[in-house]
Amino acid sequence: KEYIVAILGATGAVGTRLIEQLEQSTIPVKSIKLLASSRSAGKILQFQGQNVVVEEATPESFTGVDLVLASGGGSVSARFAPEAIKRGAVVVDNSSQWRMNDNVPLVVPEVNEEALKNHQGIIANPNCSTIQMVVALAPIKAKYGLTRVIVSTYQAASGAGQSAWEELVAETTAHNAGQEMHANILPVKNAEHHYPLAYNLLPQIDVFEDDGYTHEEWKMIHETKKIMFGDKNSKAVKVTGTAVRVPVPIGHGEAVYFETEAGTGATSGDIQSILSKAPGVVLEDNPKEQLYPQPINAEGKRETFVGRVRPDLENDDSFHMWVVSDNLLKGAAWNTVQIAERLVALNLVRVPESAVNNFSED
Ligand code: 11C
Repeated sequence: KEYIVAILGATGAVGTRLIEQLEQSTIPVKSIKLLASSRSAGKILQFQGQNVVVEEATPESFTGVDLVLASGGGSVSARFAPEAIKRGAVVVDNSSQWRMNDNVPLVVPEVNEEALKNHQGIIANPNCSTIQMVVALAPIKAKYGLTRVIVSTYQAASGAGQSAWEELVAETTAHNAGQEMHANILPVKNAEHHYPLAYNLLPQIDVFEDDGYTHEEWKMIHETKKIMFGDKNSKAVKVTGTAVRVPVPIGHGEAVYFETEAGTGATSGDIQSILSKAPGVVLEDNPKEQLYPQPINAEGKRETFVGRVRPDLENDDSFHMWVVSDNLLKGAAWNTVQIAERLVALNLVRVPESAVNNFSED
């Protein structure tokens, strides 16, 4: 079978990569629709060497479509995902809109592919910083268990979209020319205050919750629990962290402290050995050779790179590691296309009839 595929939000930093990843995927594509807001309609992009005109997304856009890869943001997915599944199209959604919905599997294929089996038409792609962390933690959990995670993130500007990435470049250019830096986007669009990211660090990604954590930190906690423990509020593991934006264009870094089950006797050599064979992971860990993952080397790659694996010096059964991945690929476009590849391989590109009433815009 060949599939009619729509890409929703086709013109953004993730959207253009969705097109590339789909071109390079194993999915047999019969035809493609590129959908975006009215602002981008009429733009011409390429798929498999052919020009494709970007169309304005409307509910009718999804008639006849088998598979939708969505990266147009939360409100776009809130509006269009129910319209797509009503018309029989399965939606793999890169926005945060449906991730915590109990009818929506939240999937990283290396970690919880089995969650796809009972999908109801919408499958959610997790947040970029969550994905790379669970790819590295899941094989360790499988062998030694996992009771606690404390993460500090070093997140690239492109995580906040093409415009934030362009703002970083403009600020850097201005600063290098001795001019004033103008910040209008970061840390959060539409917030009261904006600060430059160039030559700076911003310990705020997304809005603040009442408990003092940012929404990005909240996502890392609850998405990790849902993906790895099957319950967004699981008490089987403690997860916490601090998310920081750094002046890097592409590639998130994460310093991850984790505790395994007590008394397993695991050594860092054991952890390295597991990671060296884990799906989707590349171990780059040799301090003597100064070998460790760096965003600049991860850009354009699908894998998650792990290094600096070492034991905590005071807590038993506890380790630290450094995890890097291309936030726009494994963190977004590649994981989304990878989910779609698995749906095709498992013959799961179908919307169950009962599913249509499970989702409304809110
Ligand atoms: C960032 N992690 O770096 C965010 C971007 O929930 O898919 C991804 C937001 C999401 O700003």
